[in-house]
Amino acid sequence: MKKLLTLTAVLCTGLTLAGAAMAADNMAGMKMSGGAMDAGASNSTALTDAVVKKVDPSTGMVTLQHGELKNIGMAAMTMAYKAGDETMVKQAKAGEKVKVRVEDVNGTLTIVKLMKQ
Ligand SMILES: [Cu+2]
Repeated sequence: MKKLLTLTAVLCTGLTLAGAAMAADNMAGMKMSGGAMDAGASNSTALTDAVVKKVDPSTGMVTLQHGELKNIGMAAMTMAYKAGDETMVKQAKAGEKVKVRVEDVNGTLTIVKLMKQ
C-alpha cells in the first residue's frame, strides 16, 4: 500500500500541469458553479465533473480526470483514487463522464460518490 501511495503522489505531482490543461479544455463549455467558493457548509456534498480514465478491479482504484476538488485541496488533474465500494468499481467505465465526490477517508482519498452525467 505504501508503494501505491508513493506512486500516486508522484503521478499526482507530475500530471498536475497536464491535467489542469486538459481539464481547462474539457471544461470550456461547461457551467462552473460560481457560488461554490463561498458556499461554506453547504459545500460539503458538492460534486465535481470528472471523466473516468481507467478502472482497475484488482486494486479497486479508479483513475479520474477531474476538475478542482476543493474539499481535499486538489487541483484539476488526472489521478487514481480508491473506489468507495465494489459496486462503483463494477459500474465505472473508462471514457464515461461522471460527477464525483472525493473525500479523505482515514487518510485515503476515496471516491464516496460517483454518478453518471
Ligand atoms: Cu491529485
